[in-house]
Amino acid sequence: MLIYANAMHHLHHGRQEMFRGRLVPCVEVPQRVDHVLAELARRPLGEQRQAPADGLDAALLTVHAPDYLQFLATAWDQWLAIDPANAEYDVLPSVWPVRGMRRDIVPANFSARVGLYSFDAGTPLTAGSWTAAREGAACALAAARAVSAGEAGSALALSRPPGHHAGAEFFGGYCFLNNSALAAQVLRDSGCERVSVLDIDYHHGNGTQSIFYERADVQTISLHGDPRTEYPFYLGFADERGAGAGVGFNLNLPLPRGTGFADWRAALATALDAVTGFAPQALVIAVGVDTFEGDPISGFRLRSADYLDIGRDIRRAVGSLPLVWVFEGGYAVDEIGVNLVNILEGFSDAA
Ligand code: Q9C
Ligand code: ZN
Repeated sequence: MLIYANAMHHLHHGRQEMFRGRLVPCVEVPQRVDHVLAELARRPLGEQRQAPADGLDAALLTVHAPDYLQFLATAWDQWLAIDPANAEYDVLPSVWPVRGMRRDIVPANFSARVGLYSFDAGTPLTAGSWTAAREGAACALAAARAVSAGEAGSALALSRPPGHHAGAEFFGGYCFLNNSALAAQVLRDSGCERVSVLDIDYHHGNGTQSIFYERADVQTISLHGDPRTEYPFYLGFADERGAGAGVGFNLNLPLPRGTGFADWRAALATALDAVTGFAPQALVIAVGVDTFEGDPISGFRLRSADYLDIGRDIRRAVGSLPLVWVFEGGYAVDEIGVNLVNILEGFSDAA
């Protein structure tokens, strides 16, 4: 397994997110990736490589809108241009164009522009967010290229900030650039006719689903907390099967808050059956470990040892199918390394 870790991820360090009427410390913190790297130092699973940035801008344009990318690239400077004292504060969305309002006019007001390109008040944009997110996307690009070139059977993009909530033209859910979607599209563009994205983060991968919703060449599957009660609330229901040419190529498996490993594992088996039924030439796994019982913002009850079984189940189902792992959520920082590396080790051991 090749490992591409985001060397710039520390540059994204949000101060606060909005929660129940107050600003609270961010749960998506730099230590998350540091702990994974520490665990990988204890249990090495493969060679770590630096991700080259060549071709990144062109690749990003295959999943994101040009005006959105332009906004992200310049947002911090726009924020400082309003008042240099803004450097002490992160950008946090607070107003959005909902149904009945115009979305076709890019507002002259900065806060309104932030709202046009976002969907929650929990995702601060900081001085280094663009650089960090871009470098994380470079990791996903490099992992997909390496796997498609046959340099390794699988590769891990340790890409913080996460990506699966980001859509073609919006950020939210701690995500700016959709690394999993990017990996899938890179695999498509390097010759794989069919690619599956399996999302096992606690939260529905709304960004990934929306990017591929009308396409038959990229199958999207997500296993997650029921959106009736769980974030992102407005997408991720079982009746969303795709649209147009994409009908039948999206599968949502929502599970109630409180779900334990036996039921979660049965849903994983259903998801893996759907993957093998689609017969893709490559697979992307959006791997969050916020399904852990100790996760501070989530509601499933998986234990650390369960993650070994998850890795094994995936290996048994997909064998040597080219596979890109893209790191998503997981907020129980002390256990995050053990849990993620358990999945990867279970996958490797079952080879
Ligand atoms: N106070 C990912 O796992 N906010 N994103 C929850 C907690 C949004 C999670 C509120 C959670 C987004 C990649
Ligand atoms: Zn999540």
